[in-house]
Amino acid sequence: MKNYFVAKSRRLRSTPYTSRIENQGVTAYSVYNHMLLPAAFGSLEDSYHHLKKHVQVWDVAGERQVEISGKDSAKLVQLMTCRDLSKSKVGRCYYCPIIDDRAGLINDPVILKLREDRWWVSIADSDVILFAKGLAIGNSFDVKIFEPNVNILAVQGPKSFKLMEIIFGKKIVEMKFFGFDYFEFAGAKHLIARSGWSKQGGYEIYVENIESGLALYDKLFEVGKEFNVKPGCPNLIERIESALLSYGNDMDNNDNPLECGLDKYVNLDTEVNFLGKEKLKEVRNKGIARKLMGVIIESKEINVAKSINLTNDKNLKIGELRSGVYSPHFKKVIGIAMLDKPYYEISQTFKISINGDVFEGKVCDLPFI
Ligand code: THG
Repeated sequence: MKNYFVAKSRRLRSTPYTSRIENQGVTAYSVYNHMLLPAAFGSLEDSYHHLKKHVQVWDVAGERQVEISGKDSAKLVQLMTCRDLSKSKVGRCYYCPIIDDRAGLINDPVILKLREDRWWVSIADSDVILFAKGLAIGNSFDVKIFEPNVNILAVQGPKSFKLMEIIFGKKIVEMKFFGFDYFEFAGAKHLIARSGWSKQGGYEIYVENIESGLALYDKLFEVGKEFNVKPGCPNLIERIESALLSYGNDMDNNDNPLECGLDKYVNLDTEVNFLGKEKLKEVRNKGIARKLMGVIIESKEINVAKSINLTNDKNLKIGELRSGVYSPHFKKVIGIAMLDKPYYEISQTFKISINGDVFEGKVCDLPFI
């Protein structure tokens, strides 16, 4: 595969950490919420093994915040998500599918409840702010909606706990998964959550004070030496093995949350009001017509730059591969695919053409590990 340069511009926003990661050897970028998102620091496999064993610091400033505050903020946030937030607590994060009136996914953010009337919607790659503003205007809600200058640093990997404890003290290791609290560093308070887009454990630091945040960035690398800290980024192998879904890749506005296996975050039997509720009930009653599943392919390499059809023995399309990568753990290609009914059953076999060669594959459950 030939590679191309990304032409930087103001529209394709840099982050406060860009100059640092470029000095540290970033080798590829993706674009996320109109911002540079590092995609590689050398070998994907080396980074994968390192992430599972040590600790990494990630520039994930592209995970932008949509701040929603004001008298009607809770109403608006609830209107946008099919997850019941009526019992949500200040100081907690919630993974919430955002859907439209047709139950199509708009985004799958982490929502932080900062106060009863102040929320951060930590978005995946789509313009949630425009959707939120449209809903607020249409409903004459009393809310303020804007993108605050928050730039997340993720600290991920099994040694992240020891590293963060040295800098922030014992309190940080006592924090529960998806909880957040405020921690002081170099004259500023930082919101830190026990979360992150890997299953290797760790934290996300929502940096608002950039000067203090940059000092913290450097401190993480200084203190992290004894833990073999490295710069990193969301890792394609690790995130597919762990089945962390990627909006725009694994699912988009043409898919509903039940097709995507997000049932855990769909509450149709409570009183709360959200967009697409009736439509989703219809989908549930009728049953889904396709489902996001894992697949294992008898191949050693793949590069998924667009959907790739999956076919059966009769050459009939039964689904499409949406993400895929070679997994050193399985020693095969693994991926995330949308399978049509009735083919979304475990052990269903299929064929897939990769660069002109045809390979056998099998459907399996998510997550892989
Ligand atoms: N952190 C923050 N913002 C984000 C992401 C993040 N915004 C964009 C993107 N990632 C949103 N997507 C996800 C997908 C999965 C998870 C978080 C964000 C996640 N899921 C866990 C799981 O699937 O096991 C836990 C979910 C739960 O049980 O509540 O962590 O990474 N700030």
